[in-house]
Amino acid sequence: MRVQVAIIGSGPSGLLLGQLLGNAGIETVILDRSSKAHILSRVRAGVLEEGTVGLMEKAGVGRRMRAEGLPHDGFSLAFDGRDHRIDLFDLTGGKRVMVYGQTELTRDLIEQREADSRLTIYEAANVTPHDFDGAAPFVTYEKDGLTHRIDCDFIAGCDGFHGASRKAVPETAIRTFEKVYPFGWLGILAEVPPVSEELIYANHPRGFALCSMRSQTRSRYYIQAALDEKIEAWSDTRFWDELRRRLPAHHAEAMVTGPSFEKSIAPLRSFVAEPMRFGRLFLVGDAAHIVPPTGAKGLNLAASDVHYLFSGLMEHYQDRSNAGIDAYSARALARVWKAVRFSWWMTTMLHRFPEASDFDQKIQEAELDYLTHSCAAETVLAENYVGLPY
Ligand code: RFL
Ligand code: PHB
Repeated sequence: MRVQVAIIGSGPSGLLLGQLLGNAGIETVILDRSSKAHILSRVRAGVLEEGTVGLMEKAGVGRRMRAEGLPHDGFSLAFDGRDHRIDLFDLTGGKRVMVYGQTELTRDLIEQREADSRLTIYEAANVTPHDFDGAAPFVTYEKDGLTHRIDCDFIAGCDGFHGASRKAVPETAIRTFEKVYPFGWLGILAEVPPVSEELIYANHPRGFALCSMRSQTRSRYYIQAALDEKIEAWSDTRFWDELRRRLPAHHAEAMVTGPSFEKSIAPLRSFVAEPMRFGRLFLVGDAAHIVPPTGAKGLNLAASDVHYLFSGLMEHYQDRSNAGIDAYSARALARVWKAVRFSWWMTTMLHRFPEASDFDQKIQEAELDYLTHSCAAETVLAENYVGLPY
């Protein structure tokens, strides 16, 4: 088989890129090692920047998001028994975010790809990019006991942090930067109304907590947990009790609880691979970088990478210029590093670090106090939270 762009990974970045390219008449195939059911069952991000919303619309898949997504004009920082609202809309001159689950965004993109009869190969084993440093790259994969080959002009490595694309790059050609945090997030989904209309990010002596949502009737809650916590040790009752203890009393009292239908623990990490282009192979999204979820940036960075790569590939195919693809890595990384910084800062400000000294604790308290008394500091937070421009 031959296509113009072979895309490895059917997560948000691969699907969004495939949709934009397909709409522009560029042939793609998407290869994923997982099944469609598994991909559609993953629960992850919840907050979309306006840039991400705009790309979904540009890709022609914004209808359900516009109808069912929840626009948010602000969120709350809770600490010291009280709430402080960050007014995103006012602080940024009219910008907001959209609460719409990654699961829904993925479903919209997969359904549109199927409606457009564009090819996705699920459960493809041993997907491997080849010869991307030359003019004729190709991808091999195994399925039903056979090895298959796809020739292409370009390979987009959209296969997440554990994917095959980054691993195919020789070690001498890539540099990585990493920070692992000494805690994770224990998250649940429950069919209960959210405790508040807006998200609550809470700093508490017992650890961080986040109250988020998927709809008016479905809540997504997280608590900071030690890395060696076992999910089996967390009954729903234990989770609700712990969450309530970390919130100001008026929220704890208003919390509606119920059985959870998803519960998982995710470790927190910052990671960047440089560069993001190796000849005719491009790394996109989590394949190139990971941020802790505190700033809600992971999916949104995947979207901005797609924006830069899509415009570079369009210049290549339509204008016969390689300027855009030559600039891809530098353009994407400039935005990535700012989101890495912001996510690290939010994480540092809001979590309790096991090794923190009394001095570190005082600095954290001063940071929160400054933030809630300085319009300049709040504006910096708001500008980053709604998303820096592309
Ligand atoms: P994905 O979603 O990991 O998709 C990669 C796809 O590649 C496939 N794959 C392979 N296919 C073929 N061969 C291989 N060897 C392969 N290895 C993997 C996988 O099956 C999968 O289908 O990467 P992508 O598309 O770059 O998207 C990135 C986002 O998923 C990620 O950044 C976000 O989920 C991060 N994130 C958040 N981002 C936000 O912008 N806002 C949020 O509010 C937010 N909250 C979160 C988050 C991530 C979380 N976890 C679980 C890490 C909350 C959490 C708890
Ligand atoms: C979520 O709803 O899953 C969510 C929201 C905000 C974050 C992270 C995750 O910062």
